[in-house]
Amino acid sequence: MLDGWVPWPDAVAERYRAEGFWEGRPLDRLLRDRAERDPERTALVDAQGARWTYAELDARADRRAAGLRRLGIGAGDRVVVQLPNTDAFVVLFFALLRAGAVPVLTLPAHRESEIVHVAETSGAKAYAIPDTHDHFDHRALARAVRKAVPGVEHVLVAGDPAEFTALDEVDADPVPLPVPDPSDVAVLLMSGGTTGKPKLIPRTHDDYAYNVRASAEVCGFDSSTVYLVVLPTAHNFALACPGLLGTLLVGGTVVLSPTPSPEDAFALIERERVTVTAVVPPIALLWLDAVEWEEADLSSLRLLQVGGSKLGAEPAARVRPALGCALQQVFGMAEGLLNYTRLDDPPELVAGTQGRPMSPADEIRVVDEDGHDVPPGGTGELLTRGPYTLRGYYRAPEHNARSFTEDGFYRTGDLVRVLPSGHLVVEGRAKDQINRGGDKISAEELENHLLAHPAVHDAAVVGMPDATMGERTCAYLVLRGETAPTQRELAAFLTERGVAAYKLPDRVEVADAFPRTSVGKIDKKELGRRIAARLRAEGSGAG
Ligand code: OOB
Repeated sequence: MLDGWVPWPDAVAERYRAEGFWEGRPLDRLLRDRAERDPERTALVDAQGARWTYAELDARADRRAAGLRRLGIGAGDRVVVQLPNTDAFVVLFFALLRAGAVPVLTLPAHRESEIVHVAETSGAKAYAIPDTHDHFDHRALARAVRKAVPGVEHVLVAGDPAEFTALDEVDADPVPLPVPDPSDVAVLLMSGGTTGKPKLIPRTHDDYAYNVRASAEVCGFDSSTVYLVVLPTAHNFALACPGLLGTLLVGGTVVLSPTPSPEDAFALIERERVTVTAVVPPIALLWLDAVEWEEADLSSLRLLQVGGSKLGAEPAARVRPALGCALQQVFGMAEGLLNYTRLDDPPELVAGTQGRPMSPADEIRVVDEDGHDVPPGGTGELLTRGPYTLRGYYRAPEHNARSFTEDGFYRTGDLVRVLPSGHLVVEGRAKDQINRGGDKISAEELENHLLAHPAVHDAAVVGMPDATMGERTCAYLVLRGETAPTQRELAAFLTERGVAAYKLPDRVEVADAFPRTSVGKIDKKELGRRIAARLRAEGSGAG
């Protein structure tokens, strides 16, 4: 067993097994089983049109797993994976599971600050990257990571490896491999984060397999499903809700889009007759507009899943008329709980709610600031536990004491209200995080980086309304001296520190002092109101 994670209490685990939520099978079996049943079906298609059958994908994963073992990567070893939407991701994901190793999934946009932290926290033995992606040389990043975290013995590169190891050369003839314990951790996902450093989320074989299986059922995935991966493959939404894994589970076809742009995605929808895809609201908005000028034939599309941040009721109602497909709202989290609007829900619930819990075993509570349940229909913080919601972050006992109740409910930090139908409406947030169109930014993490700037005496990061992104990031600064760094200077400073580009402040405001609450904390609500008022006065913002 991997150490440093919090398993479900024995009695609870027993119940999840007895009730059939946990099937006791390693996660990689979903590919093996399908390859045995439908070897010749197309499992995977990439943007260039390369295609792999289930048998081919399965065999590639076996060869890579054997090669990983030969390199010395095996049972319980953590491997930081940072690969874009390519077949290399899919093959490596299954190969790591088969080798008994634990993929630590990061986004292509992450940089030194994030990668060093997760490599360190997870105690990673290897780091898998593309050679370059999006005009960025990941081998240069790997050099910095190796320097900072010497435990990272191997850098595995898709493409030109420079001084490192080419993924393609890792392969070896398949060997028999030990079968992992299904109740053990299968993958580590990154949390959006509310603290100084991102946290890792342990997901077991049992819990993640259930996440995938139940999602596929709720979303009506079957062998006719052609799923387009638009968000990063490493994002829980695109990976497992039902995503790429859910599609492979039921024998459908996964198509990989390099970017979410209408040019890339629409062309692939037309070429591969894509039936379903998942996007964040800003992409949905972009697509709703792009159908006006893009010529592509989208008639194969049956379902658009939208989640990651709140979709407005107005764009929600435009999905069917503009794109000719059904909408499904998804309110999910890498920590576990998934809420889906159902395919047969009435239009007002689909447009006006963020769905209801996926599983009959999901337990939810809505509580006030003192932790007491609010009256039915009232707004409060959502707490949850269930067969696929974590009981603790990886190697984070202090943080866990705050993020979970004593009886194991995860405090989501989301403010919701529950309708009589059981559907949830997300009303806001109780956590110190900015949700920038689905990308999560921990205010504290960004503030710590800003405080390292010589001109900055104090920093407070808040969200500001934005018509497209829902929110953008505003950094309020109290200066040490007279001269304020410009937004561009700050961006350069943060980039130099290895902060991912999506976390850079969209706006910088200087204050003489921060407003304080009665207990002396920075009053972020007041700062949020100030910037919103200022945007209104400037005639921009949510409008
Ligand atoms: C998804 O996962 P994460 O881990 O990036 O972020 C989770 C948080 C939630 O706690 C909530 O604050 C926000 O993102 N969120 C939404 C939302 N979906 C997620 N807020 C409002 N409306 C929604 N529909 O974002 C994620 C994981 C799996 C599936 C879908 C999204």
